Amino acid sequence: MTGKKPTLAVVGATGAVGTVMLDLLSTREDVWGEIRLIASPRSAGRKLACRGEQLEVVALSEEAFEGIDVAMFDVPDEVSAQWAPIAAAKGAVAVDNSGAFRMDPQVPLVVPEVNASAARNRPKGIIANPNCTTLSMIVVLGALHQRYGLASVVAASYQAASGAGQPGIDTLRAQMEKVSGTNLGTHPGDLRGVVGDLGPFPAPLALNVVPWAGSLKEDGWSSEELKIRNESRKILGLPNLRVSATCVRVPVVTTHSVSVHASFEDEVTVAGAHEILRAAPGVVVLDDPAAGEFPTPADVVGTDPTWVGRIRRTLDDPKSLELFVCGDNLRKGAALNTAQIAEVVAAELSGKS
Ligand code: 2RA
Repeated sequence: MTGKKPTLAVVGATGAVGTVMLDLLSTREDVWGEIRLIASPRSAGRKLACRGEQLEVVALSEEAFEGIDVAMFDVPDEVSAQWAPIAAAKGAVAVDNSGAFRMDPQVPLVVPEVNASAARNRPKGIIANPNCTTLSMIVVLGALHQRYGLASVVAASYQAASGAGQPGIDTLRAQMEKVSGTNLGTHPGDLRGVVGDLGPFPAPLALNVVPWAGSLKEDGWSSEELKIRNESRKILGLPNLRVSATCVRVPVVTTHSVSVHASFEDEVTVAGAHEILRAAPGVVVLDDPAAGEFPTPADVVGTDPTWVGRIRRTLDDPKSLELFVCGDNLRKGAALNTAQIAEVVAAELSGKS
């Protein structure tokens, strides 16, 4: 393969993450030979712009993976569970953005800034991309861990509606229209009667916050909270890391935020954390509260890095830091990290790493 550019398939090209992926492929360094867009049979034949060309979408089938070196999957878990192994059996490296393989011990879970080398060890020919909430904080934690040794994490997320896909965005926008210009939000339950369809959320999202994301697991935990714990442990190679998370949905269209309390083996300083994070690839420090400067979704949306601010040493513990991080959940939280993993594989296949 050395000398020839690898071929790429984008499975789920017409979805919310797939759309961001085509934008990324059109704007990042072009390491790919042919790019083939794959989607469900009902989207086959559609033309989508990528790298300045109109590419025709082909239907998902075994033949669609013929001649493909790397196949990215931006599809629901059950579709990935079925088709990523088929792509791998056809000789492609599958980079999967679903939850189907993340905790499989034979599938590496990769964040290139933290554990790029894990991508080389892929016995099933599949590499998994973490969940967007984990991705919103893990690059920052990974950088701090290298210097201070991470001991435990307590996280509270503020998750955007688009984490629940296009239905999440549509629901929030429809509800915002209904509450705009009203006096709603002043009496118990007054929103419920008016916002109508709750879509993928268990309570009104407009003018509200909802302490729930994902599905119910044992002892009252949500799947999303367990993902943060299990995925962080796997990515950082810390199987006993103490992690406790509470996931909350907020009326933001795109960009997840996480308030993080991180404890370390060593004592920390704010100046030291600033220095580490300023040097960390993929991280931007925006931390000047006196000037009103800290990351917010309104400013972070549409950007690639993980933004971090409000960095404080915990008042009662010299080994702990408080941080506020924001990351675009459709970019670093999904499409960008997948594209970065695929580029790591492309470099390996081209003999460049
Ligand atoms: C959410 N993290 O925000 C999920 C999507 N994978 O709902």
